[in-house]
Amino acid sequence: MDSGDRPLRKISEAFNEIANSINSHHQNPNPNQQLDLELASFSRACSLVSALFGCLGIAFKFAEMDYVAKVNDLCEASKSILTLQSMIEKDIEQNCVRKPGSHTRNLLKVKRGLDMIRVLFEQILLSDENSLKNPASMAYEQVLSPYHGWAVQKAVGAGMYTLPSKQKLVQKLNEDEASVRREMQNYVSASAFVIVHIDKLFQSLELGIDW
Ligand code: 1PZ
Repeated sequence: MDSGDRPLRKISEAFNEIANSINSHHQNPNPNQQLDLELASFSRACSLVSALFGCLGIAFKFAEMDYVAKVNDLCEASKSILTLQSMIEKDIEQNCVRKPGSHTRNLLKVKRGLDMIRVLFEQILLSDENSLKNPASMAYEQVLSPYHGWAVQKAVGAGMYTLPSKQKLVQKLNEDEASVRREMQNYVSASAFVIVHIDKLFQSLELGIDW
């Protein structure tokens, strides 16, 4: 069985590679290079995450469509732009950083999605319940809900009642109890690196991250 059948493994491996590339850049003495991250590998890793939506019911179809559209925009941009930083700088020049649909805005939202999954996995690792409702609600409330309007919050709240059990999720991911814990832990550590890196990038360009 190859890793194509194990989406969680593919995801954690992809983010691990990106986290490692950030680490090696940090050893580079040139400060201008420190915040560079390759857009193509980042957007590819983000597109692997889409597979997780397949484990959820149709209640999260709208979230999937939103996430996939944003990631596709970043993948498209990566055909002509090398790094996250240069992508953002182009938006700054064109004065469209916060404009709906801009690459930079999509990047911020995708980053927030990655962060929600990080907190979700952390909560799953801490909890001994078989229901995902509490971990998922906690992750959503902590990371995404402050930025969502009433209608989206209600739709997500309703979707929480349709989540599969943890056992079912493990099955769908083609993992077992032990391997799912290991891969979730890997994603938690690797994604934290990548998320902090993107936050620093936004802050170094004085864009803020709370919008
Ligand atoms: C066990 C798994 C539980 C998962 C629960 C998932 C809950 C995620 C719900 C997210 C709903 C997002 C709906 C759309 C929101 C949009 O209004 C904003 C608009 O951004 P704009 O276009 O204005 O710039 N989009 C977002 O906030 C991006 C949301 C990304 C969500 C990714 C979640 C990943 C979840 C994976 C689950 C395994």
